[in-house]
Amino acid sequence: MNILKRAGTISVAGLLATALAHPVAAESANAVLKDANGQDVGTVSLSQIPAGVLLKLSLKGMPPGEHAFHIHAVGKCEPPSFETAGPHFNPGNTRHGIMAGAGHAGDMPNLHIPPTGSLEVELVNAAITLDSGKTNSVFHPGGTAVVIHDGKDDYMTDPAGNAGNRIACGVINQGPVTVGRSPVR
Ligand SMILES: [Cu+2]
Repeated sequence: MNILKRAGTISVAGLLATALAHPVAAESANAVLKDANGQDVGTVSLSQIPAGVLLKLSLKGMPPGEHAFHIHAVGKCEPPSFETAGPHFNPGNTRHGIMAGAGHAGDMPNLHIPPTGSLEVELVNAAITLDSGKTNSVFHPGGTAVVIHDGKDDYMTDPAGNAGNRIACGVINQGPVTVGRSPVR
């Protein structure tokens, strides 16, 4: 018994040493979205997948209609304007708009919020990663944030798709969504 236990301990220690020697990319991330009044309007959970990053949105209490949804370049959400989140996340230094060309890494399709104000939807962003060692990582220095706008993205107009005011914002943090309370930041 003793020998088996000891072998188990050694193998766990070995795995830990391997993990520490090679920084492991985060496999999941999350953002808690707040509106300009500080109300919780939902969550975004991000998972690393081979094709990029899978984003699962769970929104509530949002104004119905078509709204732009982006990743912005700074992990700071100060209401009510959320201008602190900076411009679109754009590590490739390209023009805005998925109809104009490659677009920004932070460009994503518009959200269509139904009259209930709640929406569950998933999408893939192939231009970003959770791997902090890469230039297109959402964990680049200073972090990133998810932002929802008052208007829709026209997918063309540089630099922000003519999408209007920012109405909800959430800093992207490492780790899964914590149900029931906001993650410490
Ligand atoms: Cu935006």
